[in-house]
Amino acid sequence: MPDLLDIPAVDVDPFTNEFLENPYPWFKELQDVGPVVWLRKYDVWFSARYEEVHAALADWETFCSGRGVGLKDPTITKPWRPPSIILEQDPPLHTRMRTILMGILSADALRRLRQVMEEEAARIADEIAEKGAIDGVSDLAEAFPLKVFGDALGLDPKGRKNMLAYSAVAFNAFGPHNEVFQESLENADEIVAWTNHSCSRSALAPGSFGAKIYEAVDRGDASEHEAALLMRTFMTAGVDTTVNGLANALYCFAHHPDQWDLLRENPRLARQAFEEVVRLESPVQTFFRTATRDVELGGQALREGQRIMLSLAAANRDPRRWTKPEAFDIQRRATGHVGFGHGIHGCVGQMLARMEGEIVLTALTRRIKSFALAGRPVQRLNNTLRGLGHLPLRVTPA
Ligand code: 8QM
Repeated sequence: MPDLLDIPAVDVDPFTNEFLENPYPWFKELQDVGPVVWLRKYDVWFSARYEEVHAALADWETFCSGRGVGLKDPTITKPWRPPSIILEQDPPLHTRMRTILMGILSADALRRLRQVMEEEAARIADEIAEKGAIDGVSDLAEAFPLKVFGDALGLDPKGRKNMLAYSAVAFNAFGPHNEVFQESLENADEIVAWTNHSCSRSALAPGSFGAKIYEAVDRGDASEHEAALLMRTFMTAGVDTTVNGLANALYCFAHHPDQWDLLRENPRLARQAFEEVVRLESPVQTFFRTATRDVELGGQALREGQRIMLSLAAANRDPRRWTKPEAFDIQRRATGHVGFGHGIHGCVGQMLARMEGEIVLTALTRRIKSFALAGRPVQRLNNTLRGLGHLPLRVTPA
């Protein structure tokens, strides 16, 4: 416990089904309590304000990742899986691993992917236009990344869907062992076995991102074990995030047909439209850090060893930073949001993610005149991710 008695402590539990379903009213409430508040239920700090979230992400020496980025310190409480070799590490190991992934996700490598991604997006857009009634999640949001990122990774097409189930558990495991976590564990043994096998050198197609990780081993830049863990990072971080980003994009446009009309009039807005989706409905909602020393944040004294939950999603809606934060406005300059994080741990795949969003939205503007909800969207509750399980849509072809 913090030693001051007058700290702003709250009984809010950010991992209940009610909170995960609609966190937005709570974000406002928590922002108004203060820049940094104490969550009694979990004995951790929590920040929902842009300035403090941004500042903590920027200062990795004070707010480290090496003691985990979930609720529990994996060096103390046995984690669901061995910690990530990049996400849950500090320099210098983090730097060495990140350098390998940055080399693989170079601007040149992304440029080479563009054409096949555009072809696949056009194919899916045609298919959807023809169908008329679709599930935006399975027919588009899942289908596109599973195909294009799965191919880029060099994975066998068979079993790729396991990546979704696998990362759902991994993202749930950053929170408490609540109901959503337990439910995601169904068939976990099988799924983990498939994932671990898919991370091995022999499972990956020549020339793929996966094969390139193992080329780093051959150059002497990483061990075979480190390579398998980097492949695991691609599989955990690279699919569910973009799936939810695309699903949330369809959700936003289904609710704001005027914004879809605007995008169709000017498809060059596709990239910033996707950026606005990531700001407003951030696929990754939270990450934790641990204070490496006594430090003041937002006027609050944090002690060495205390954890802080950073709400990227709340920061992205902080009225102190954004005008009309609740509005979906594709003409907004949404850059500067922290949906991809910030600082040395900022999403290493963010350029690929943006490219996927831009390409899919652009392809849809050519084939789809309008979207309408054809039923109630069903959320897919997760302790870290915000996304949908089903999004029934009726589409009118262009
Ligand atoms: C980000 O290394 C990992 O397993 C991993 C890295 C980054 C994330 C998740 C997992 C996407 C939120």
